[in-house]
Amino acid sequence: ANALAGEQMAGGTTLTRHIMTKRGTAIPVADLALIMERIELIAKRIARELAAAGLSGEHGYTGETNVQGEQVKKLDQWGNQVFLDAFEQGYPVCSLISEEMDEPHHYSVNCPDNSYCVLYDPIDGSSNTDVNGSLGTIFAVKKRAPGHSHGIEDILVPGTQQLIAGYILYGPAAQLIYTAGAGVDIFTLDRTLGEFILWKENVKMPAHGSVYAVNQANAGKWNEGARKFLAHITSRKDKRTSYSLRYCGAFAADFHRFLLEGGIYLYPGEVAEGGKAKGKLRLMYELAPLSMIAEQAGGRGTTGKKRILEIAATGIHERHPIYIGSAEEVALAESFNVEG
Ligand code: AHM
Ligand code: MG
Repeated sequence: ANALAGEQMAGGTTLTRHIMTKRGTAIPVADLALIMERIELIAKRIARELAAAGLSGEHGYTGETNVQGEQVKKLDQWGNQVFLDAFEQGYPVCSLISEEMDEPHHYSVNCPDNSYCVLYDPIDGSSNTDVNGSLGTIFAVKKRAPGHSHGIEDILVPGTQQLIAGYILYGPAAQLIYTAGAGVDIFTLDRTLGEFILWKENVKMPAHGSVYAVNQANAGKWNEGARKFLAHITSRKDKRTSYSLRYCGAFAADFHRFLLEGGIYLYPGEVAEGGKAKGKLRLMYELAPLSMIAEQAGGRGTTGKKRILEIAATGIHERHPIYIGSAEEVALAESFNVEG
């Protein structure tokens, strides 16, 4: 009964073992294991760096702006390099698409007929880097068409074609959450063992939650439906039906709360002058991976008008509004015609 915290993992199931015995995935288990072995290495490298960041000082900005016009933090670039390094010997992965790279990166040596593309945001929640706040890494894997060239038509297909999706959360403990289409499993990094150990298997998101996450300061830029939805969830008077607000500034960290306890994360579109509402978060390596996790856990992800996983991208850095989380709260948002 009084087992030490460090001893509770005794005899635990490692990520590797769990994958090798996984059934029902759309990707062959051998390929799943090869790809996840790289993701696991990436997670350990980034977790180690973040744990030491408080000692080495601030990570800061590089002084450059990225393809999306945002200031680049040193950690974003470094995190991107961690992926590039890991997949250099990353057979059967031959293409990488990253928030931090203008164009896809291809490794021709890793390119058999049976190959894959990894899409990722290496450091999600970059504004948290210098304040020791929670950060994440988001990733998805898609199959490359046999005989593909450096074109990416086969990667722009909807998120329903993702074979693996997941995220790593760097909080008080580092956790790796993933799905290969056969449920959502969560692993916690035991730093002394250097192993991700199974924490929860086949996780189900509660159908209802009483917490929401949003950058509410943007409400003046949303359209009427989104503002009405916010007014609705902030005007409940009785304790039983009211909501609380929690916002970390890292999508993966906010989403994680809802995966475990239910609730809704939203990043509504911002209406430009006379124009259409535009989202902030990116489809291919933020919205689609977490929507696959949500759906696999019984939750939902939508733009307010369309299921995220059914959107085919026109470009690799495309953005959309998002409403994601418990089925009940996402349906409630939709009932307000949130995105017009
Ligand atoms: P990033 O990938 O550059 O960090 O941007 C994505 C982040 C999300 O993690 C987070 O939910 C959102 O942007 C926060 O945006 P804002 O600062 O506008 O609230
Ligand atoms: Mg980022």
